[in-house]
Amino acid sequence: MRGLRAMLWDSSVLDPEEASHSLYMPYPYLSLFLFVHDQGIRFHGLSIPDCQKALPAAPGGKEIIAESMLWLLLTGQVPSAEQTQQLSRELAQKGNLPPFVEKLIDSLPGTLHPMTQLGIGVAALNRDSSFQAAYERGIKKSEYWTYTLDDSINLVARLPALAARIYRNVYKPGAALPEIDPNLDLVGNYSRMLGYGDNHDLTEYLRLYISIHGDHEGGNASAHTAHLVGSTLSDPYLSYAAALFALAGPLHGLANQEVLRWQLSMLKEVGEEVSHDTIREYLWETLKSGQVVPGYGHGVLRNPDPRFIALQEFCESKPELLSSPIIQLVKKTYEVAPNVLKEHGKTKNPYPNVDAASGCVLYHYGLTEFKYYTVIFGVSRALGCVTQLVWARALGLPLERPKSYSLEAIEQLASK
Ligand code: NMX
Ligand code: MLT
Repeated sequence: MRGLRAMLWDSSVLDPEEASHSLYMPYPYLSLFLFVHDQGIRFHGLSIPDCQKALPAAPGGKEIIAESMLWLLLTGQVPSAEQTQQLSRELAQKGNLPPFVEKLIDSLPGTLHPMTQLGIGVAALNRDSSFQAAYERGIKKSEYWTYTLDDSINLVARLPALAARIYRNVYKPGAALPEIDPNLDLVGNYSRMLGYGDNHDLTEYLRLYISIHGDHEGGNASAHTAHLVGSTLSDPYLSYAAALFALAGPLHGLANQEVLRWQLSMLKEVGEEVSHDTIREYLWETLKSGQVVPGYGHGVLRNPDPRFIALQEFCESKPELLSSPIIQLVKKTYEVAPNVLKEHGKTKNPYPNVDAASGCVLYHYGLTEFKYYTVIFGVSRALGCVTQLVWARALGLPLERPKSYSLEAIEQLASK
């Protein structure tokens, strides 16, 4: 279905080629900062740098915050600082988990992958779905969207407490979980509940991360899943739980975990003083063993992912990040991998996607439990998925039910 336009998705659009041009140079990392301007995705027409300029940050911060991105996605309007803060307060007010969900999450074994736990928790939140209750009461189709919006805001509000509880249970059992601070933004609270509230730089990184991972037009596997499941009139909790299980695949969101695993085993094998030649050999070893290079390639983009660039620029702005061994390794891998992948000749896009960069900064700041990284992606992707659910119900979009081919029909087509 590559290239087949098959659904309405208004909040963001990818351009495979934007941000290209004179990009490829012998020193590609340098070229990124000289020529590329973080385009290739536009949220209601705004590129990532446009959003960084226009969207309000948290008090005391500089990065885009989830609330301002959510507002932009949902309404197509840039919110004011007051509107953003008002939304922050509403989310904080609605952020606590129902006690039965806390109990459910606490009962799960620590050996269960954090993404599976997140999906279970999100699905369980549907006990309180106002859409489902209203549907049972018998509402008109024209009213669906208001209840969908209600559920959507509650879902986004509760994700940090759910995700932080999973982190605490799996990696820091027995540690206290702070209460939600009504004066903090969504990600400020999330960082605090993860135990990193005092780390301003990590909190800012998480704000940027969560804002720019929020939406990636409609065809990516998680967004498309939310859209498909939502089209059956499943409520936003169930639709988003389904999306999370798509995000949990290694070709999609789980790649951020896989990148860290792969880069760390490279570090272990070749040491910190690694040369470009050694990385090249390691890349070939990976490819020859029949595995993919995680963090490279994309279903749509044909240039370095603008989110990769934005996250690398965050590193550029902080000298201590640039000297971190893991961040250095990601940078050096980027200097070599596109040529190796071109020579390998299979992937249509030899450049990095967002997952190539997103985990190394978390790792540097001490959030080293990389099996958790896709959960952070999962907190973010809700922004785009719920936006689409609200608009799909507002516009009365129908059940998604494409037609399929039998093998015989495909054989007949092929023989023509
Ligand atoms: N390393 C090795 N081979 C690759 C890679 C890669 N990074 N990317 C694509 N290929 C192969 C791919 O497996 C396919 O091989 P075959 O013909 O044997 O099936 C061939 O190149 C053509 O694939 P494409 O059309 O370029 O890619 P496609 O659209 O099918 O898949 C990805 C896109 C993203 C799934 C693919 O590039 C990939 O597997 N990348 C590594 C995993 C990854 O980083 N995923 C994260 C995507 C971003 N996200 O967050 O969701
Ligand atoms: C995403 O953010 O969803 C990924 O880049 C995958 C995609 O767009 O297909």
